[in-house]
Amino acid sequence: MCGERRSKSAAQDVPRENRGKSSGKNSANAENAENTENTENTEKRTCVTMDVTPMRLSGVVPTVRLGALRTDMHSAAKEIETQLTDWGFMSVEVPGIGAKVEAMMHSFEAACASTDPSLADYEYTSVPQLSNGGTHGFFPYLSEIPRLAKGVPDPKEFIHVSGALLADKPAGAGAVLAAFPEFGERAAEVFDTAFSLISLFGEVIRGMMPEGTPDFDLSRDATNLRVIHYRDLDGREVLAHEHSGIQLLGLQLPPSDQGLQYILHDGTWVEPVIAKSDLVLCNIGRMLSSASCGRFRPSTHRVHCTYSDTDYERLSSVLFAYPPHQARQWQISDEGLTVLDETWGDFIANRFRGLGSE
Ligand SMILES: O=C(O)CCC(=O)C(=O)O
Ligand SMILES: [Fe+2]
Repeated sequence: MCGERRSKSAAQDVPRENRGKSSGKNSANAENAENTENTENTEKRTCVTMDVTPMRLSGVVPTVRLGALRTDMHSAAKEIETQLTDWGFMSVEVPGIGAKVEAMMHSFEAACASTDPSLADYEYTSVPQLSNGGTHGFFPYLSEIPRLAKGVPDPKEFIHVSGALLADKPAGAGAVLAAFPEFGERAAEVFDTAFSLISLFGEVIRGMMPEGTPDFDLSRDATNLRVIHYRDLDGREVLAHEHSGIQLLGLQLPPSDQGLQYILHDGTWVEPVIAKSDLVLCNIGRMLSSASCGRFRPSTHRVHCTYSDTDYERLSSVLFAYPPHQARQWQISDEGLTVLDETWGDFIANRFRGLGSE
């Protein structure tokens, strides 16, 4: 059982009326605001951020080489620990990852536009699912209604490519990748890199936890790569409502445009500058917040964007990393480790624990 420690949940502790306020404290951020001014509006389909401080990460966070992920993540461990302590999320720069993610997102955009084959034939409700694996398949436009959205769906369509789907488990689950082979190949490559990276973030975080903390035991089958296409926004500024992920860890890959914002411990919002870059962000999910007895709060985030053109679109992708659904939940505090009777699958079934929904 968890002791007295309470989660530093900024979103819970800060009065809602203060949450939109940005932090002007960081001089790197102020400097960055000037830099972005020069590049904004130079390209069609770019949004501007209102009232939230940009947070420059390129050249600030550790560099991790694609060919040396383990070595470089271990060398970066101390900096990553400090990020988590100071910001509530983490970031590294991985030269070369941005081009792979961008090509994958564009082939998803092309798949969304295709009528023969059609992604609608691979809707998550019709793709064979593993009873203990992740959800996978296509989620049509307007199919997700986040908990805090008052019944209004987010203006997006997306796909979940799970490790199970990539391994065609159960048989037939991978048919969508055969139907869209270019997307399939690109998603498989991004999944592998993102899964390695997130496992290494997990090792760093585990090193910050008490002795006896179990291995995070991330499951490829239960982990999903979500690729999102926002479109037909109809003037909306809120593309994704404030939320935190349910999973153990999340990895936000570089999106096609700005707009992804995070709440800091003091309740102010910042916008990491990651669009079209090689920067990735690692989020704490509600499962890890629970397992750590609130040592880490969930990394609450949202997507807000103000754009001028009516055909504005945005592409993004995130890896959601889960333990096996059939494994038993655990919690560790300074008083020790408790293994619960409930499984992580039960945690998902009870997904509205904590804030937001995923
Ligand atoms: O679109 C983005 O940049 C973030 C998406 C996200 O946070 C989510 O789907 O959970
Ligand atoms: Fe999210």
